[in-house]
Amino acid sequence: MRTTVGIIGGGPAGLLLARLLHRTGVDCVVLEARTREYVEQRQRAGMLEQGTVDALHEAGAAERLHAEGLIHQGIELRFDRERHHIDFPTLTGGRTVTIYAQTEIVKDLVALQLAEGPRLLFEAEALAIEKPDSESPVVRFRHEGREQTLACDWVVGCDGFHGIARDTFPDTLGRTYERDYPYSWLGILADVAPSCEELIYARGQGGFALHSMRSPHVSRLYLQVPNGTDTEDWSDDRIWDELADRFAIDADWTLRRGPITAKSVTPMRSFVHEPMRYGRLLLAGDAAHIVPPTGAKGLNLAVSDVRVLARAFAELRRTKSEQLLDSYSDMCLARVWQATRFSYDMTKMLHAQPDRDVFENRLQLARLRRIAASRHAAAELAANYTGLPLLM
Ligand code: RFL
Ligand code: PHB
Repeated sequence: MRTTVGIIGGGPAGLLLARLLHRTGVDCVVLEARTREYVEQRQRAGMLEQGTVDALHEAGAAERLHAEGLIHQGIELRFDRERHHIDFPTLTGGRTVTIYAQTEIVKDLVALQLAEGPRLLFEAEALAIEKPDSESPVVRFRHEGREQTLACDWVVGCDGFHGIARDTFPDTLGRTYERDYPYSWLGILADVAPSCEELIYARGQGGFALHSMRSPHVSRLYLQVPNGTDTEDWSDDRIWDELADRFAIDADWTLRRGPITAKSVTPMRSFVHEPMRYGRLLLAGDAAHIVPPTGAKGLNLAVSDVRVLARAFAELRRTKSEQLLDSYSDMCLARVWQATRFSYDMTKMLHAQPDRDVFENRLQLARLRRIAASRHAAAELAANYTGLPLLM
């Protein structure tokens, strides 16, 4: 098999890149290790920046997103039993965010790609990338019980944090920067209407909690838990009681409860791999960088990477210039580090310290009070949350 751009991974980064390339006439093939059912059910992100919505629109994949996505004008911060509304349009000159689940984005992109192309192979696991520093790299993969090869002009690793593309970089070229956090998130999906129109980021006595949603009938909620937590130790009642406690305020408000349909635990990590290019191999999305979900940036960063890449390949096709491909890594990393900083700050500000450091505790409250009291501080949060401009 042969193609111009070989894409490893059919998550949001790989699928959207394929779609954008297809629309500019650049030939590509997507290899996805898992089944279609598996990638369509994987519960993950939900908050989309305007730039992400625009990219899906440009890709012709936003019909259902426009019809079913929930537009949000702000978020609520809760601490000290008080609520504070952060109003995005007033603070950012009109920007908003949209709630639409990653599972739905993946379903929309898969359906389009299977109907209109380019080629998308499920249960096609990439095993190795050969000669990435030459003009004709090759991806070796296993599909339908046998090993095959995909000859490419370029290879893009969109294979997530546990993929193989990043490991292809020589040790002398690649460098990683990382931070683990001493807590995880227990996430649930529940068949109950959201308890508030907005996302709530709460710093309760027992730790952080987040109220989000998937539709007018389905709530998505998260609780800070210790690393190594087993969902078996968390009965439905225990989860609801703990959530209610962390969201509690002095005003009249109650958390709606309902049947829990999914439970999972996610550790929190920051990770950046530099550079994002080695020869004719480029990395995009979680393959190159991970952020803790407190800033809701992971999916949005994956989308901004592939927007830059799609433009770079379009320019290469049109003008034969590799200039944008040459600046790809630096351009993305500038944005990645801003999102890494913001996600780190949000995480540190809102989670309870397992060591109960009382000094840190006071600093967290001081930061939150500053945001509640100062338009300037709130505007800085709103600008980062709704998404910094794509610098190109
Ligand atoms: P993905 O989604 O991990 O997709 C990678 C794909 O590559 C496949 N693969 C391979 N295929 C072929 N050969 C191989 N050798 C392969 N190895 C792997 C995998 O099967 C998979 O299909 O990476 P991508 O596309 O870069 O997308 C990144 C996003 O999924 C991720 O950043 C977000 O989900 C992060 N995230 C959030 N981001 C947001 O922007 N807003 C949010 O609100 C948000 N909430 C979250 C999140 C992530 C969470 N978890 C579970 C980590 C909430 C949570 C709880
Ligand atoms: C979600 O809806 O899953 C979500 C929203 C905001 C976050 C993280 C996750 O910061």
